[in-house]
Amino acid sequence: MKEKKPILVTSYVNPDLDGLSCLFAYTEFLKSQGKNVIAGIIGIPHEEARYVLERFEISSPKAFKNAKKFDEIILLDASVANNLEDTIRPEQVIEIIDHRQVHEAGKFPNAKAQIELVGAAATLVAEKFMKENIVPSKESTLLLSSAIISNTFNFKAGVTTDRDREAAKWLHKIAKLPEGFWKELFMAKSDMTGTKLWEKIEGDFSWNLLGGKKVGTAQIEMIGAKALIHERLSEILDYLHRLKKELVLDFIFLNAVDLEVGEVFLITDEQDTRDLLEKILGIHFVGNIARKGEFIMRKQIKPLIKQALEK
Ligand SMILES: [Mn+2]
Repeated sequence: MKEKKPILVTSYVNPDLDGLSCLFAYTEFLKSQGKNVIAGIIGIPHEEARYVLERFEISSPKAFKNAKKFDEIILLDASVANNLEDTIRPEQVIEIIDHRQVHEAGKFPNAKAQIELVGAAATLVAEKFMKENIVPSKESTLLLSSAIISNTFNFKAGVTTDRDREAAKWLHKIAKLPEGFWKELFMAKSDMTGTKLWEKIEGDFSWNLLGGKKVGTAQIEMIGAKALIHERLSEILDYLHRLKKELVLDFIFLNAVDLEVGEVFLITDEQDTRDLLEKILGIHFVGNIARKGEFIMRKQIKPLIKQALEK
């Protein structure tokens, strides 16, 4: 009899810290339940994710070029078809755990989907352990804790829920992150020198079909966003033009989150996009930059755009 292939537990291409932590820890959880699963990364994890792996000497899950050799796939922190590796067919996906309001879980006919609007998908994975009273490994604990801190901007972002705080507290009892780790983590993703800016923008870029329009959103999260966008505005606009053309988008903007001052800057030189963002966010563009004096994340802006464009 042929041995059954393992189920691939993965995320979108170029996973961020949340995606990586989830696929790592959820694989461990499923193994504890006797499941034949393997954790796999497709693409290159974000710098922040690589930083955490190195910092705690955690060996990275296996990297796969594509999902060709798997029959069944579980998606973590991911549910939008165009962000996935090309060889993943919707029918292969048997489970989805995600936390974004604008998702496409309905496009995966065989998937059991858990979509809950908490700050980090890592919280949903931590809750699996909590519920079954299973103590995660130190590696999983540190990864999940880091992801919760990162995704909630150290519990300051509007997406933060009590469930994120509870999960972080529970994880903290198992393995503590170093004192002041959030700052270290934020610093690690704030290096945008040279081509790193483009690599971050492109590596994390996403687009959605909202109200029949292709809307592309770039996001950078860093300490010192304000200074950076003023110094390198024309370069940023060039990057946005390049992506808009390549992907044939209708709308495009960059959401630049300044993690230290708690502000967000929205950047675009497209008049239609400026009009749309002004309307839905109550902001005002001066030239090609608008400031919002509080944290707002891309995943919070998308549902507002969806609502506006579907009207
Ligand atoms: Mn996430």
